This record gives sequence, structure tokens and C-alpha cells, in this order.
Amino acid sequence: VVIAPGAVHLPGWLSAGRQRELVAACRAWARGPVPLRHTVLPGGGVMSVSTVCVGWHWLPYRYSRTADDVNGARVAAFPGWLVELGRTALEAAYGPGGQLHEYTGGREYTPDTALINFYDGAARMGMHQDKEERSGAPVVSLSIGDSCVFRFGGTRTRGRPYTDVELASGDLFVFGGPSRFAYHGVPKVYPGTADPAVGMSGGRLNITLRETGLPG
Ligand code: MD5
Ligand code: FE
Repeated sequence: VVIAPGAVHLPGWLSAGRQRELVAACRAWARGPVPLRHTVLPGGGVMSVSTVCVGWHWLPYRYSRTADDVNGARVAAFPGWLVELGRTALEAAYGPGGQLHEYTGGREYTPDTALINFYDGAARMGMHQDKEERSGAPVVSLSIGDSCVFRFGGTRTRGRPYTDVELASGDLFVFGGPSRFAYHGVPKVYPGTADPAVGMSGGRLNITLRETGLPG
């Protein structure tokens, strides 16, 4: 389903088995080398979402190899199987033809960081743009567990007009081309809506794959 140019939503794209594998991988990353944490923003605010990163660590508002705001450890390496999953996701969203090459600048998509967000029933994500990456390559978003309202806006302002889309467990959303720097947020999670079979004991997991555009 094309939500806007470059913004493609594929409901139920991940099999239940693949979702369970991703939950298990995220559980392991959440234990270390850098633990899951609520990010503290420069103004003192604390994010309601808890996050763990793979490949590069997201600090507000830059990337680092080390978790300078948590325990200083180097973050887990970005695994090859996650690069492959990102490439498969882009092909599914855009097809092997024109758009894929257009949105990746003709290069093979090579995500080098994953931001893993965990939402409990009260967690929210305010409207924002993702601008820390020095790459215009698409962002791949995978949702597992409880459903949520995902709010997708424009590139100019964080307010209206926007489109609300319900994201459920197994959904793929890809943001590329003209949608890459759109404002977006998660205003609501629906507790208890997940299928227990995916192995989440409550809450919503979102995994985003990105190219930072940073060296090595
Ligand atoms: C989430 N995560 O559901 C969302 C999904 C984040 C974040 O927003 O920054 O961790 S990713 C949605 C996204 C990413 C990049 C670009 C756009 C949307 N977009 O242009 O709309 O936890
Ligand atoms: Fe974002």
C-alpha cells in the first residue's frame, strides 16, 4: 500500500517465525553490551520509549560507535543477516525496478545501524524527522507485538496535514525518496493486541534499519 511517494506499507510482511527470531535477537541486544535505556534528551526530557542500538549508537542528536550516554561500551556489530533483511524489504516495497535504484542512489542498500524501540502501553513518540543520517537511503521499519497508530506527515511542518496508519505485528513500512525526511510519530499503542505466538510479553517492538552514511 503506497501511503505517499516513497512511503510503502506492507501489512503482515514478516512471518510469525521471522518475528519470533527478531524478538529473540532484540532480547539479546537489550541485555548488552549496551542495555536497553530511556534516552535522556539535551533539554532534560526522558523518552517514554526505551531503545537499544546495533551497529551505531544513536545519541541525541548524532551517532557514535560507543554508548557515551549509557555505559560507554561499543555497541553490538551490525550482522550480515540484517543487511540481507533490509535488502529483501526494499525489494518487496519498491520492486526490483526503477524506484529501488532511484532511492538508493544506484548503490546496493547497505544499512549499518538498527534502532530498536520498545513501547509499553503508555509510550509515545512525538512528531519528528530523522535527520542524523548523512545518507538519503530509505529507512526500513519493522513492527512486532502490540498494534499502534503511526502518524505520517509532511516534510515541512510537524503539524497537519498527516495520515494516521495502524501498524500491526509483522508490518513492514519503508520510507524512501520524497518520504525519507517526513515528520512522523507514534501517538498511541493498543495494549494487549499482539498475538502471543510472536513471543512479546506485552508492548510493541519497532526495528528501523538505516544507512548512517558514516565511515567504516
Ligand atoms: C517507530 N521509529 O515506530 C518509529 C518507526 C524512530 C522512529 O520514528 O526514529 O526511531 S520509524 C519511522 C520513520 C523513520 C524514518 C523516516 C520516516 C519514518 N519518515 O520519513 O516518515 O518506533
Ligand atoms: Fe523516527
